[in-house]
Amino acid sequence: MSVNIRRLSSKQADFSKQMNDLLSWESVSDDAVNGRVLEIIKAIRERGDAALVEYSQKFDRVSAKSMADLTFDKARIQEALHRISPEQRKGLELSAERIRLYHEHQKQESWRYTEADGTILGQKITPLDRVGLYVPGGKASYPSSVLMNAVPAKVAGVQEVVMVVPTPDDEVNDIVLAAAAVAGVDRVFAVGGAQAVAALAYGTETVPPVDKIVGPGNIYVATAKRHVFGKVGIDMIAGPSEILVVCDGGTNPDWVAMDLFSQAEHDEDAQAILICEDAAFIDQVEASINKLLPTMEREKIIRTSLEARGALIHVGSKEEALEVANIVAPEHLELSVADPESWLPGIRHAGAIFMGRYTAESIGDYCAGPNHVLPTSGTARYSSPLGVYDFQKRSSIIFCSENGAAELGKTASVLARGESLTAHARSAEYRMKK
Ligand code: HSO
Ligand code: ZN
Repeated sequence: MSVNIRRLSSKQADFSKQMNDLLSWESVSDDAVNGRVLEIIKAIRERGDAALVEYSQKFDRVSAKSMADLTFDKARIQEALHRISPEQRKGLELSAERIRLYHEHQKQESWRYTEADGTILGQKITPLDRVGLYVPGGKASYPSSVLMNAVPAKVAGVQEVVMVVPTPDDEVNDIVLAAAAVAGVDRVFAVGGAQAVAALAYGTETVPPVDKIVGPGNIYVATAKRHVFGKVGIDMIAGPSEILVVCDGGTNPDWVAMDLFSQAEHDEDAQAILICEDAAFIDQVEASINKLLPTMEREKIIRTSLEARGALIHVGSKEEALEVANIVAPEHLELSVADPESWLPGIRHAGAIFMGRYTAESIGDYCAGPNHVLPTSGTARYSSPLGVYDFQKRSSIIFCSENGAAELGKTASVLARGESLTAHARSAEYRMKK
């Protein structure tokens, strides 16, 4: 059965409406889920470990009787390295090393400058003390995501990275645990769901409270993250994966089809889009899609994703292609063209940009070095990949010399009196007197 993927053309009179329909995506917020999550957070805050163990028994069917049974110490985390194949281990190590090298470039440094009167102003960079990393169980439990979240935290200088991962039916994912070892995760607790997020935010007898929680999760996890935001920092709430391939018609259509599949296979809600000026090439890619889909292990997921949210878009020019790409503001953008450098200046919104025919998006997912945690659902308009900067914070530094205090004091005093804040004014004025 051929795939019913939508074909759009920028020549259609209702093209912008069609694009709106294509890109509309509401992250479901569900009152019932909300209520249950609030209840779980309350229980964790009131009863700590006992509630955490109960929920894990109930939702994940674990046999553990206490948090001691759900705690992996350093030795147990390291042991996982011997339970996976040597190739897997090598892959994780190589990838982690490349991610580390790339992220070293992102480190923000403290800075300061001195004014003529001796006043010194600056910014001091400090890593977060402790970060919590949520790792899902089930089909989206990705060891690569453990590396992508934990390595930048460690590069930033975070002292303690605490990971939580559910172990449904007592099943431990050894590759996930091995990735934690490679990334330098300090502690792992085998808990998941909203209860794990609450434990990280508020702490229990066993789980230490963290300063920020990162990592993807299901609707319960995302809802819990929203609720604990403020008590702790959180990363962005990730939507389904997306790929936009812009092609000049010169790439092997099988490659393009497989690139579209590579993100479609993540999720029925994932989005894969092709933009091309060459209508005949779009036909070839569609033929490749139909030829290759039956060979895919995740055929069903890919088909659902392509039919629900995929598109093959014909445009009239390079300028139009760029315009549409910027409207999509995709998580991943492949410039599958002969001269990607000439396209790059026109790209304003994309989480990650893959340059040229040989750069498969999947290389970026695993081992190129840049982060694969990227803005989705058009949020690349205003946000950036996860990075070292997400685990560093800034403090302002102000030093007034005696002369500086006298000069700046005048301004502060005037403005303070204008706000009827006399203590402010007098505090500044004290330092103006010789
Ligand atoms: N492409 C995903 C990340 C991932 N891919 C993990 C494979 N494993 C982020 O959109
Ligand atoms: Zn992926």
